[in-house]
Amino acid sequence: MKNWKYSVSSADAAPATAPLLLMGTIEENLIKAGRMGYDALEVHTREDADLDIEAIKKAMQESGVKLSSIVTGRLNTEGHCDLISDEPYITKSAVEGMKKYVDLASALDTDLILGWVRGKVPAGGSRKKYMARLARNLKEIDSYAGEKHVRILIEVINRYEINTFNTAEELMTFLEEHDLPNCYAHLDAFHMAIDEEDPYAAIQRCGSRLGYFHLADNSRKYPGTGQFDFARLLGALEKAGYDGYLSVECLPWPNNEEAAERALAYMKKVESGSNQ
Ligand code: LER
Ligand code: MN
Repeated sequence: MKNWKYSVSSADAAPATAPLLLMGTIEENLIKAGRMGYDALEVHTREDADLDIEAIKKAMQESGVKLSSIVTGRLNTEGHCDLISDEPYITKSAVEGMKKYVDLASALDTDLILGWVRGKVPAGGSRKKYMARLARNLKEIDSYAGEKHVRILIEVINRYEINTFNTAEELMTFLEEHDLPNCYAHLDAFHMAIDEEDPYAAIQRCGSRLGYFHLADNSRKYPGTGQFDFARLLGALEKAGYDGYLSVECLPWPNNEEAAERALAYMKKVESGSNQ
C-alpha cells in the first residue's frame, strides 16, 4: 500500500455551512495541521490578500507542513469574476485575478484549484460558444502558470453548484480537445457521489492527468460517516498512479477540529486495513 499524503482545508474565517476545517491565519493553521499529523494545508484566500510570505515560509519550515494548494473560489464568490461571462471586463478581471493567484502560488511553491471561477453557461446559451471562450481564457492562465511552474487543478463540481465540468468525462474530453498542458483534473469524492455513475471508473478516466483529490464522505461529513468505500477508492487512486495529496474538505461536524482529526484517523485505519 502507498504512503498517502494528507492535507486539510483552511481559511481565515468561513460559515459553518462551508466544507472548511482549520480557521485562523495561514501560519496558525500550518502549526495546527502539523500537530494533528497532516502533511499539508489547503488555503482559501483572495488573490490580493495581504499575506506575509516570509512568515508563512517560516511556519512551513517550523511545522514541516507544506501548502497543498491555494483555492481561487473567492475571486468568484466575493470578487464576482468568471472566465465565461459575456461582459469582457468580468473575464478580463478573472484572468488578471488568476494571474495574481499564480504569482502567490509560485511564491509559496504550491498549485491552484480552479472551481467556480470558470463560470456557468447561461440558460439557453450556446455551449459551444461559451466553452470556446472558457478555453481561450484558460489558455492565457495556463501559459502564465506554466512559466511559473504552477499547476491549475480544475475541480469537477456537482450540477447543483455549476453547469461546467460536472463529471470527469466532461473535463477530460475538454482537456484532451484543448492545448492546456498545465491544467490537471481535480476530483472531489462528495461531488463524485452526486454526479459520477461510477466514481472508481472516473478516477481511471483521469489517469495520469489526475492532479488533486478532495476527501469527504457522500453526505460531505468526514470520511467514515457515510457510504463511500474508501479502501476501494484508495485502490483506484493507486491503480491510476496518483501520488498527489488527499485533501480533507468536509463539513465542520461535529466541530472543526474533531472533523479534521477523525477524518485523518479514519483514513489511516483504511490504509492499515483495520476499518471494518
Ligand atoms: C470546492 O473545493 C468545492 O468542492 C465546491 O463545492 C465549493 O465548495
Ligand atoms: Mn472540493
